[in-house]
Amino acid sequence: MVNGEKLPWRFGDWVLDCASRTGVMGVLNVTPDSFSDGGQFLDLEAAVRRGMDMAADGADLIDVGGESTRPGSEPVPAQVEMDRVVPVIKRLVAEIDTPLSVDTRKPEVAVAALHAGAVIVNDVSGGRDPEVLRVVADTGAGMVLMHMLGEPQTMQAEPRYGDVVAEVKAYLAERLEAAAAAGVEPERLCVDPGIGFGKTLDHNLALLRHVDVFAELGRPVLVGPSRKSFIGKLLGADVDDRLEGTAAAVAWVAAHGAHIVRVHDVREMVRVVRVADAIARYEG
Ligand code: PMM
Repeated sequence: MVNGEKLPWRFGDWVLDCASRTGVMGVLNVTPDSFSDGGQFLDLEAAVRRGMDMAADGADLIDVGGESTRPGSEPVPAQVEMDRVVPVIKRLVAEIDTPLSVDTRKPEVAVAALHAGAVIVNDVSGGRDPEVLRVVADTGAGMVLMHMLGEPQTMQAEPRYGDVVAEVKAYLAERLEAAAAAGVEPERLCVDPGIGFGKTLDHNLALLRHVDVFAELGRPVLVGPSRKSFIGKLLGADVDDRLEGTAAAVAWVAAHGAHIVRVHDVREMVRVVRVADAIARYEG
């Protein structure tokens, strides 16, 4: 919460009041190679079913992605990405009343996904391609500006910072300005420190420990710790064995300044944020 004020995030005709409780964004990767759910939802029916399940489980948003950004992943052509996400978005818009975002860095994919009914562009590069910012400005979509050091192919090769929290915050401040200069209304923007994107274990722990710093930017803060490798490193746990580690990170950030969490396990994490919110917001 920022000074007890309401914190609206607008996208399309929707408004999410990010101050009243922690929102949950469900992850739906329509890819063969995402690090945790790759290959599970390439089939249209399986993807639609998964989206409907996440909506029933209490997701406030569902993020549909057609290109893996796991460390070392290869970029896919825009047409492939579109062919993966557009049919899923079209079907989900018809089936559920949950706003959809598209996880992409490409303007062609953003246009096609918004046309199909998505209302948010989740850009892991923070809108480095000015054309993506223009698409968002022209359509009234919402946007997530995430911090990533370099590119997915190379980002985990010795990432270095002087002060990771200050540098990520400065980057996000600069991207907020660039988006506003491109004509995106500030109330349509959300920021994300990008857990795991060009960060060591220590960098990720610093960003999570000081997540409140990003709320100082005046926009909703989204955090995506779900099943990521920092949890694997702390617990020695494989990717399919990181539920409790994810829950701990989600509870921490929900209680310390994050407004939305991006997670694979929606049912479980909705319960985690409900309890974390009740404790963190208890006045007495
Ligand atoms: N993490 C992944 C992909 N997209 N987008 C945002 N805004 N924040 C994240 O932390 C993030 C993201 C990593 O891959 P996954 O889709 O397999 O979780």
